[in-house]
Amino acid sequence: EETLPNEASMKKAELDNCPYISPDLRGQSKLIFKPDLTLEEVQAKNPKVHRGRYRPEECKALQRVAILIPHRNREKHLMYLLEHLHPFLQRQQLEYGIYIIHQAGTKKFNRAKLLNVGYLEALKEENWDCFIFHDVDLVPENDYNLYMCEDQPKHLVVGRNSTGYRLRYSGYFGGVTALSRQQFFKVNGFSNNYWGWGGEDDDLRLRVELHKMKILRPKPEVGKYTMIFHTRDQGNEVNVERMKLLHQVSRVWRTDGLTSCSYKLLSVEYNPLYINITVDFWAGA
Ligand code: UD2
Ligand code: MN
Repeated sequence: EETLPNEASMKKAELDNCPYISPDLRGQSKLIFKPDLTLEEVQAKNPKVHRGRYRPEECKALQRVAILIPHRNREKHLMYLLEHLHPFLQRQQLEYGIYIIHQAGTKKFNRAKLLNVGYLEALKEENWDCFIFHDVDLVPENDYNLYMCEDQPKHLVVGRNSTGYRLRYSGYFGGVTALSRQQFFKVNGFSNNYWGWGGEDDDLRLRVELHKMKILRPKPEVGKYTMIFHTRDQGNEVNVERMKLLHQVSRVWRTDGLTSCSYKLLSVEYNPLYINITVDFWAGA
């Protein structure tokens, strides 16, 4: 009798795959941002999330998804994003982890390099299938916008409140994107050389196109986001080098990216609702 598997492990082995479209989806929802919300309240509403991770009990998730969020000095946005994203991802029946990659210090912000760090560090913990590269201030409005990877890279933000929910320009690849582990590896990730605001998203699009991949997008009524209002952050001034860098992509993508991403890992902290990775980029890194 001792050799029989216990009830819990039998149950786990028997789980069927989750369906591609979860029965829990609700479609478009009206987002409310309560001014006095606290992180404790958000934690209390998400008892099934542990150390930033969750997996459905009722079925075997189709993909294991790491959400990577570059961050500095946007705590309020982070709280609202966590409030909405956890239930959203659970309704999609995904196995997931939320990683915040926090840039320490006052050096110019480097969104793309932080996302490279997130990819490299998250893979040390789990062989994630899919990566969602996610601005901290963008909240998805429609849960049919699936946070899963497809056979081509996917751009999830067709439109947002502030731009009348229209695509900003053809080829626009900013805000929230989904690339599989292999797709992101193939393009050598993001460039590490974009300091300050702008260009890094177009650089990734060029890498994707150089590899003859095609960008997928959800339908406009599904790819809708609310961007929480903000002004340009200090330390994220517009990058005047960006046009020059964009002209070099086909020459440098092999040597500038995941393969050359150097950083100083300061800490990895496991909070109830997210994993916080703090890094420092020193001069020249
Ligand atoms: C656009 C893109 C964004 C990126 C950026 C140019 C959309 C919806 N988003 O965002 O993906 O390409 O242009 O770099 O098109 N951040 C911090 N602290 C800072 C600065 C930035 O946490 O001090 C993070 C945060 O996750 C933020 C993201 O970087 O959402 C992008 O910065 P932004 O929101 O200031 O830029 P925005 O809205 O023009
Ligand atoms: Mn923004």
